[in-house]
Amino acid sequence: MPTLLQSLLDALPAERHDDARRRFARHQAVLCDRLGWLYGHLPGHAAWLEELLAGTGRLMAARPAPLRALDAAREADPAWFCDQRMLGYSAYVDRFGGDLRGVAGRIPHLRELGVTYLHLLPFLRPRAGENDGGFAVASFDEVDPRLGSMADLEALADGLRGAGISLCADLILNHVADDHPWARGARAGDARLRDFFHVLPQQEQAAAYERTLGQVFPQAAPGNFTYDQAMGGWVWTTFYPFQWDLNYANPALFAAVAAALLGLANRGIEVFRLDSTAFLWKRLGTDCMNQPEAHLILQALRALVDIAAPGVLLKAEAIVATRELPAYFGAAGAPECHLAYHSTLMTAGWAALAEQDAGPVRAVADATPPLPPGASWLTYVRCHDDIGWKHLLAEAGSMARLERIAAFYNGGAGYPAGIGFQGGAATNGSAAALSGLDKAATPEETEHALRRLLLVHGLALCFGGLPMLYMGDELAMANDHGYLADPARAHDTRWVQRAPFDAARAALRHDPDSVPGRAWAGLVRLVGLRRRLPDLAAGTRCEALAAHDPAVLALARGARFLGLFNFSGRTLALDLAEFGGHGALALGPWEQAWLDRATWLAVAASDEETR
Ligand code: OTU
Repeated sequence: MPTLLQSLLDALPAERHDDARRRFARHQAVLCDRLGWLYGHLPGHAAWLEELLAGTGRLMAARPAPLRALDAAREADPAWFCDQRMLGYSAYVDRFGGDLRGVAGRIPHLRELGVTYLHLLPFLRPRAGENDGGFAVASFDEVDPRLGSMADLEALADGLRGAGISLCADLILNHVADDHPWARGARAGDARLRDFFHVLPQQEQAAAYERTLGQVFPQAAPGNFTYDQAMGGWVWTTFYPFQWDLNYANPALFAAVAAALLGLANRGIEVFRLDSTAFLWKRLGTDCMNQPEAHLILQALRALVDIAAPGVLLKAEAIVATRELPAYFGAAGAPECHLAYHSTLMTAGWAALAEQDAGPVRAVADATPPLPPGASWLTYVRCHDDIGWKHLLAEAGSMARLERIAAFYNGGAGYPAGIGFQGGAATNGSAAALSGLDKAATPEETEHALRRLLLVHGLALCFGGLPMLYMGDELAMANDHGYLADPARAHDTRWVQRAPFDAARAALRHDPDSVPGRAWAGLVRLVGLRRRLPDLAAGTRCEALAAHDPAVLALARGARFLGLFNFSGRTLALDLAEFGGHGALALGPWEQAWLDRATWLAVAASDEETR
């Protein structure tokens, strides 16, 4: 297709044509095929495609030289992020550093932990008023003025890169705020922009979809449609009423989102957390999640990124059942996201703690296929959202079982200090609070809570993926009930795990007698061990071995690694012969051991790590 290639090359200086030609040749088949499936039947498709590539070429032309150097380096080493030395960290800008400049001031903290990847929760200008923690974006071109400017963002991305840390930012694919210029224009009668959204003139049409749709916020935002006077119809709003779902059946919308992505990539963002990827395509009679077209959209976006900014990674945020997750890495010959949240692994870790039975984790490991090359799970313990137990239904077998697990965490008599969410089987609370630290009253309870905190982190570090810490968990930060005093947030219990960074706890991190110091030391030790174990890189074999004691998770990785995790409060005497080794091992309540299967001894810390 010489004209398409020509459209791409038009804005590029001659010396960049060879590179662009090579990448186009490699990715154009998938790009054109996916876009053909989605939009090929619409009039003017060929002209639209030419304009898409012309726009992509203009964004390539604007890509700064240091980022182009990064593109080249990563094209030469496409699995760079699968390395066992990668470590992620996720934080809100205001809570972590006050603003973007303040986040730069936290780089030493991140480096001390060994972080190489920083996910900052939404920092673009959000909707005025309630904005779902920034997940209602009013502009793709402006930083929230309370957090800084585009120049600050570029400076931070640069500074992080200089420190060996890749910046990850959210790109909220499913919706924009109701005061985004697209929504304002649509409300003002712009027919082109009206088509960026799903607007159903009749309530019965909305009702027909509702019959098979789920609900994300059933209490705070019931239903999936919001009547809008100016639009003269029911606007699709899967999440809050002020978050308007985008219409990906419209090629103009696809092109606008792709341009927003590549524009932000040119500011220095290296990884995009693609929020709500499961919801991108609507189909009557379904739950409108994980539809085949959602994958075609993501594959087309990936092809564009591979052409225009191949150093950039895409991360799928699809909080869905285990069997739906692998599809977000793409199909043979058509890669999709580089990274995908392994949300059921996270959920299963907490479920296993609740039941003192590793069964849920084993089931998830069994249901997780090997990673395709150049892809990795994003493994984690906690994040800014709730733990939704229902996504574990296939592994748990019944909702009743999951309700029992939810009840254990949410205000039960046991150690966790979790809080329910939206009336469903879901839990909020900091990792420390769910591990028992907020309620611990004796030294023994504190010790056990710390072990549980490290146990779930050990799982995220060993499973095979890019492990991501959630801000504050390295210091065992507690629940924060401050949100209850703010009417804009009081209804959303997820704020309980969104506390401001606790500098006083951070100051205690080297005090071995303090709780923050013990959590920090334990975590830094595990991270240090992991860094030296190539078996723990993403992509090497991962197998949960059978174990006699149901509380034991035996995770074999690569050629030599074996992680043993005791999910119970019992002391276990393990015969290593059951895992093909020799010798015996005692595991105290909620303890873990990392073994080398060549020697059947514990993986030793280097001097650096024991210092
Ligand atoms: C994502 O969340 C974000 O992580 C949330 O913070 C936002 O509120 C939401 O999108 C809207 O932008 O289903 O896959 O159950 O886990 O809303 C998208 C609550 C999502 C979250 C869920 C999630």
